[in-house]
Amino acid sequence: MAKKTRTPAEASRDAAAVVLLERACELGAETAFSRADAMAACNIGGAGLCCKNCAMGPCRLVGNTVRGVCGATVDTIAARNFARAVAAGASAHSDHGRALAYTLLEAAEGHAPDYKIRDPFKLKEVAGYLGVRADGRALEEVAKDVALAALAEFGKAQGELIYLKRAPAKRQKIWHDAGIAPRAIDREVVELLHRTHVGNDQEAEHILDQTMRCALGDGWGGSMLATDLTDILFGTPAPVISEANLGVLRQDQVNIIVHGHEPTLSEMIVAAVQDPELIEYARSKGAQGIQLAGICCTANETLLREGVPLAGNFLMQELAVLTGAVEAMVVDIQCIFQGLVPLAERYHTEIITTSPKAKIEGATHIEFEERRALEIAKQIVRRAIDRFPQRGETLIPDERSPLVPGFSHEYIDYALGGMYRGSFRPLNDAIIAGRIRGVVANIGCNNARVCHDQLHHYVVTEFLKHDVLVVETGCGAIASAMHGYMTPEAALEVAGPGLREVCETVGMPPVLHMGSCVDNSRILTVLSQMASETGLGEDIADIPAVGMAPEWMSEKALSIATYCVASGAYVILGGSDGPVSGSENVVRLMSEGWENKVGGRLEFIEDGEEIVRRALAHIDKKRAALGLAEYDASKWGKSGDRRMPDLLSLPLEERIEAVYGTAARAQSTA
Ligand code: XCC
Ligand code: SF4
Repeated sequence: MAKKTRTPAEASRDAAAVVLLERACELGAETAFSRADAMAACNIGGAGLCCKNCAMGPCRLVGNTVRGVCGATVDTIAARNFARAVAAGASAHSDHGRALAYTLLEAAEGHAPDYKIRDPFKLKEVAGYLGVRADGRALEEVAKDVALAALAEFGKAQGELIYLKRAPAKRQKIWHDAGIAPRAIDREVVELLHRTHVGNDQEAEHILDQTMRCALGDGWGGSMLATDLTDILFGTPAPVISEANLGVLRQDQVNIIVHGHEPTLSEMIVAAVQDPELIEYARSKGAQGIQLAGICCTANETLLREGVPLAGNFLMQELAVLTGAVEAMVVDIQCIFQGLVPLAERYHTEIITTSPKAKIEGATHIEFEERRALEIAKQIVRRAIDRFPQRGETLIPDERSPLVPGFSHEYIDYALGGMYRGSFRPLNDAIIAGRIRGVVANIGCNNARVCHDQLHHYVVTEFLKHDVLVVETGCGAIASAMHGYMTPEAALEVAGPGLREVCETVGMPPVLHMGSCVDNSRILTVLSQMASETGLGEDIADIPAVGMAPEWMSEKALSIATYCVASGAYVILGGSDGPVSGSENVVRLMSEGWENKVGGRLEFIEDGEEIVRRALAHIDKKRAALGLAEYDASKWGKSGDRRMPDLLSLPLEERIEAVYGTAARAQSTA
């Protein structure tokens, strides 16, 4: 592949990103964008055809070479490479979940006094799932047993994951019949690594079965626990108002960015920046205050619960440094570029690593401990303030969009069902009637090899126009937030007539922000609840829904895609022809093969138009299978039941209060 340098406008469709990419060109500063241009991707490894599982290789199966030194075939090698990526992705999500369980344990035992049980309701609900008795017991005792029960899910000796019971009965039976019900989270990862060692499991289909089992341990195990325990510790999200894009950085304030995935430290930083003493300290250094903003999923966590603005998604981490206006970027785990360090050296920005699991050479390491959480957060904020007087020239793009995020499954249930009859009935009814044609979960990353946010923007716009409700997490959600799709009025501007009616009635945005990447487990919960209401079949596979990650790049995305497929969903990964494209058989096994086995299907489709075409075709196919009316846009949009025009005449703050105020309060006092 020839090297080609893209112009900033070719590299990103986001206006703020383009401004800063131009700046990077002027300065001759390297970013992931320029490094991707300078280095062509390896097309052998890219197609899944390079094996380095032993020292007789690496074996590259190209041309007439159909077997590696050990005799492994193209199919075995492609399946093994995919399997190992899923094992790594599942490990990342699950280890994140485990960390939250330890935080809850520390808090419950009184060793981490800065953490509280912020949602006792959810604690009791989760206790119910995990078989922990809650009645008549002190919250701390329940919390301790919940934490221990959660930890047991990672390595228990017998049985299977408790949360599998949260899936529809039909789904559970499919898992048992296929022999892919996960036993313990860690065990499935270990077995997958074992099976893919040289000279072990060498039948692609069999390797892929264990790959699904491992991924299910992520979706219905590690990630679902991460979501639940985070809600218990920091609150279950309900709608808040915030803003998104680099324009949230403030010229007159100390800017601190939190980046990564775990909310344990960032929640403490949220508290620290509100400390009057530290605000005073910032003033003493010439700043008007302290602005906190987030990148990647740490951003999504603090956005949903605290309204902390989003600075940007994955590919904007380096661009944030290029503003020259960031005093400190505080990172925890996952998706953090090593390239941040050399870039920050050009500025006064300090990159601070905090996790015992992630150090970066050249960054300042201030290790986080739950027992001294707030103290450490304050120390970090103080360091950032100290940097403020050293700030040089800045370039903060004047780009930011308002948004209303916070659609946990609990809140969707509430918003649609109303205070007294929380249920998914109204959502099912809207789908059955055809006001909503179907649901797309648009999730996942950015990828420096495709135009930043272009595919996210394209597919989401098309789905909204075609009356498809879009739910989002991760960096895909941040993309829509920055594009202004997460406000109620976006429904008027882009949604088709049926979806617009639903959004008008409920007062919700047409794109619902459901959280971070571990919160894809919320989507599993929503789909399970939809399948348990009448009218949309009795399994996740029956629902007219599609999952996609059009700009995926991480191993976590492969794990998410695989557990969604194993849960019955049709999933499309975009941007390339995918990591198993070198093996026709493996491509077939993951599409037709998995559809026959578990009802879901995984496809890699490079082109945005084709992604939309196939997703809509799938939704219509599922509608027909359920015997629902054919989707017909001309039936909608004439109803007089409109709150929206009145609401739109109010200023945003008042409008949100009018729509969500009571609900948000009900949520927090519940
Ligand atoms: Fe990372 Fe979760 Fe991907 Fe974004 S979306 S680039 S994984 S931060 Ni999960
Ligand atoms: Fe080559 Fe087989 Fe070793 Fe892989 S495991 S590197 S195919 S010899």
